Amino acid sequence: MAERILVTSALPYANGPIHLGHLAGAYLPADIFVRYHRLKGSDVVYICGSDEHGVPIMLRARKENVNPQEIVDKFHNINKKSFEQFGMSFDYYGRTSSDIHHRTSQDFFRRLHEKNEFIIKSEKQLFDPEAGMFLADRFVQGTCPSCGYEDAYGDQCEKCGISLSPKDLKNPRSMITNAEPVLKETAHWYLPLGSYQPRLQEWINSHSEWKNNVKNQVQSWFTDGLQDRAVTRDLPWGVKIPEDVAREAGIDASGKVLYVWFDAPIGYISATKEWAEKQNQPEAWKHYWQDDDAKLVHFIGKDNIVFHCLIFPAMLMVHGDFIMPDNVPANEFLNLEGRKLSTSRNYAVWLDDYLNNFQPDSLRYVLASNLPESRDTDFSWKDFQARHNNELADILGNFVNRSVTFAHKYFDGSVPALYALDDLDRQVIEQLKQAPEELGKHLENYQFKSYVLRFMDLVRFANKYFNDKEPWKTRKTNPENCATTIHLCMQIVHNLAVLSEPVLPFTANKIRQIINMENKLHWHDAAQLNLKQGHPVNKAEILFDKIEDEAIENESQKLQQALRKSSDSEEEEKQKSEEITIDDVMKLDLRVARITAAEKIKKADKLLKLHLVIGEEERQIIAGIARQYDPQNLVGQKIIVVANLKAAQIRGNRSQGMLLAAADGEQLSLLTVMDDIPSGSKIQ
Ligand code: B3M
Ligand code: ZN
Repeated sequence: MAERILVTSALPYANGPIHLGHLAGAYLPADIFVRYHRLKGSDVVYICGSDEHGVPIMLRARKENVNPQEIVDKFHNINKKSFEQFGMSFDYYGRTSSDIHHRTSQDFFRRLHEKNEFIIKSEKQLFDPEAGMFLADRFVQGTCPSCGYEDAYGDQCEKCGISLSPKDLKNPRSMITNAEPVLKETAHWYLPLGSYQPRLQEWINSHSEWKNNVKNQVQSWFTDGLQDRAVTRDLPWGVKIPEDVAREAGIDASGKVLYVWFDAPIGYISATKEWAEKQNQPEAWKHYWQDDDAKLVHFIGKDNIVFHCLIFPAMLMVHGDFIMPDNVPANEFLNLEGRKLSTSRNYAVWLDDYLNNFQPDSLRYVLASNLPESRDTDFSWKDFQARHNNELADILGNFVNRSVTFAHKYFDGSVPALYALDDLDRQVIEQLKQAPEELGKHLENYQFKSYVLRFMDLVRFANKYFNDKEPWKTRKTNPENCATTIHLCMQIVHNLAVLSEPVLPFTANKIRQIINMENKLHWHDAAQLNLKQGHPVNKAEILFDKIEDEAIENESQKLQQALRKSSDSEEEEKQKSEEITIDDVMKLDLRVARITAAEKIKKADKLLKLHLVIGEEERQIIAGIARQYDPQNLVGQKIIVVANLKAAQIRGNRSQGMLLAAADGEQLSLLTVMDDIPSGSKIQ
């Protein structure tokens, strides 16, 4: 029986356009996988959609002085169109502002309530008395307790990078009304993830086949110990708490919604329901979500691993009606010209802009040949141009063009007869026979880079066959041998249309049109010779025009301009800070400190707790460097600290001072001394 698979890609937030990093993370690998399975005859449904709740969308709506619905309506349509233009072959692209999603999420929440899975906790949170609403972290600003920056947000200080909670801020103020927030009691529903940890560990351990980058991250969450996780928020935008549940819990749920990461993954289920309705089979969604014979595969980026490997599976596990994910082949991140992609700094390649100059298959191919499957990888425009010109154009495009042109010119535009085979002929037939199995194995195991590289090797072999057989000579000296050569080349062209379709769908269609084969073959048919002698073929067309240096230079200039603009605005920011005098500088007591111990801080994935000595004095400081530095590599290192900064409490830890580091975007480098000078030495 055909495999039945439900494939999902992470639902992009509908508050901005899609860039090539998104494609390389959760979308292109999934589409390659789905297209392969369709060609193989699997029963596969590919689901995605817009994630339309959450604070970032509210922030953008506030900034543009519009309703959040207007923001999500705009970007739902923009992103849906971009995905279509890049051949992302979703069976359904839903959205979490839909009624069916709200109902599905509320039903899901109600079931967990009915099974008494939730813990309800009440705690004091910042409330804006003028706006009459609780403040999400990003709606609070104030003075950073670590560096004194006066416009730090409630979740992070943009200046020193430290992670914060709103209650850490000094002189907090509401970004809604600028009023001083007050602490007010509020109750929320929590998932007791800690109590689910043993069952989750058992389930994760049963998937030894999962990618190491995924298993390692999940294990680190287990090592830290899973904590209760709030699944509701005090926000005006989102899926409302079902009133019957709130009533039974004795909680006034007005102004409360489901936490966006509680409802968003349920968006996969609600979108599948909408797909089933479109098929006029409203119950069909259950064949995928509620049938143990089905497989569920989530394609995501590494920043979503905890939600797709722990939180959502925990929800599915305790709900009881759904299957668990069969695999979560998360990708790492794609960098751009050696730097991290940054939407806020406009440092990205936006899909709509890309399409003004290049064809989608080129980017699909180049990204797929360098996917961040196990580590971060880098996209460069020079490499893009090289792979497009030297591989797509010179190898694939050239082979198709010369084969079809030869058939057209010397065999009346049709597939010639097949005569006696020689060794080279038998070799190429053998290569064809093995290709579907070999390429298919890579695709079954989520090894998309290997699939692409092996595919292009096959085409290289085909070009070598054409060259070695020299049909331009045998046409005169041995016409039957020439006919056999072109017969086999046309068979290869046809099979390449099948084998390339997962990564090059637009090109595969063009090849099928050129050789007059509109009906799609089954994947495994690409092992045979399918074209009959005499089959008519159309004129060859150039599949890939060469990309000139000028086009690439233009793209590089765009990125340089984006960097200049963002650093100019940072420069302006710096210029805005008033001029200081030497007396101001002298106020700083900068000292050399030696790190004696370093450790992570629970529930604060950006913070490290550093124990250090400044001369004889022992100190502890909290620093937002956990993403850049491994604690054990810091012990013994000498750094520079502001020793006379007033001590502060950060995430309940005392921080006595601040270290100095150079920052460029996400890149961070700790300041140190060139020579081995004792700790405590004063910086002059
Ligand atoms: N909206 C996208 C992100 O974190 C997030 C994924 C939801 S998948 C259910 O980039
Ligand atoms: Zn700060």
